[in-house]
Amino acid sequence: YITKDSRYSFNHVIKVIERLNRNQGIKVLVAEDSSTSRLFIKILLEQYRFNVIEAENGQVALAKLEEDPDIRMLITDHNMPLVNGYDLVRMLRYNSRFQDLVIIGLSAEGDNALSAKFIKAGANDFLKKPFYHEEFHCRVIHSLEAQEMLETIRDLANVDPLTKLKNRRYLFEEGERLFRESPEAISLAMLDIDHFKSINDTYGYIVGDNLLEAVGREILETFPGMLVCRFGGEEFCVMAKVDGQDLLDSLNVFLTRLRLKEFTEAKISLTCSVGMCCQAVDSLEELIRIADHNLYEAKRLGRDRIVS
Ligand code: GH3
Ligand code: MG
Ligand code: MG
Ligand code: MG
Ligand code: MG
Repeated sequence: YITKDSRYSFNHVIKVIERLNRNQGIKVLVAEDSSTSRLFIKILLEQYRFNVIEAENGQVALAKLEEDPDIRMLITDHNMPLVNGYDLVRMLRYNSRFQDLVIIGLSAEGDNALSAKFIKAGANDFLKKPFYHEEFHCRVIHSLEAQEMLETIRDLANVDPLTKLKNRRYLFEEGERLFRESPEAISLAMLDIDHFKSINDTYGYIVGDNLLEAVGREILETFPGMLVCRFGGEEFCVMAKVDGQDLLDSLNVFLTRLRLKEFTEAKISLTCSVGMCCQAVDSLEELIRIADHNLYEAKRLGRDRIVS
């Protein structure tokens, strides 16, 4: 494939090799009732080093997708017994778990509307059989790379580049969902490092940045399974569907850990003030507003404490 066409540049060859190496870990499910066609597609995909799984109809495909969340891409025929390809795509896209699955439809059927039907149902692409090998390859890679790019962009939009914690944008998006799910059961805390400005003034902002990263890691470790984010500057937010007392206990553990810890060779110590809210309120904004008010109170009362 690489050497047959002399127009490929060296850079292109390097890209193809990198792509092939990346393909090795990627699971692709081929749903196709004709065992000959299935074998043919499997061989093509294995040439591109994909890890291929097979299903002989739409129902088996659905079961395999349900049991293996690592399947990244589905190549599906349309005419199959039990569940056809079009219905399979519709069922998958109806389920939020399969939003990121790359789907490519295939059919030998003469119906020209089928390709539009597949794409409207949520397939990433559609190919008519018989197809030219290289077109199949291009379309598979194109769809996969578009999805990979989408996921990269989504990650970048949700993550704080310094601490690698989730950012404020993610808090409002995911927090809103959590809040709507169980508005009465949510507890939230705002954490703000004490006198952080003087750390920057004394040691410089690079040390300050390193400390923020270290505190971020500390927070992630202390509140496993909770929604943790860098709210901004030296402020962090922890939110979860937990009992207020449970969150308070974890926060106390965190403040104690922080007091005992010495950061960098300079043995810098830090403290943190916390405002908490675990009362029933009408909105996420209200939850944050009360926690922030309590944080202000914690600062006023002398810092290194929790006000709830
Ligand atoms: P307080 O106890 O009242 O919270 O005092 P403070 O100094 O922590 O609060 P203040 O709001 O006055 O200052 C926050 C400081 O945090 C100022 C800013 O330089 C620093 N800061 C915010 N974001 C970053 C960052 O990304 N990197 C570094 N190094 N410093 C940051
Ligand atoms: Mg068929
Ligand atoms: Mg602050
Ligand atoms: Mg502060
Ligand atoms: Mg301040």
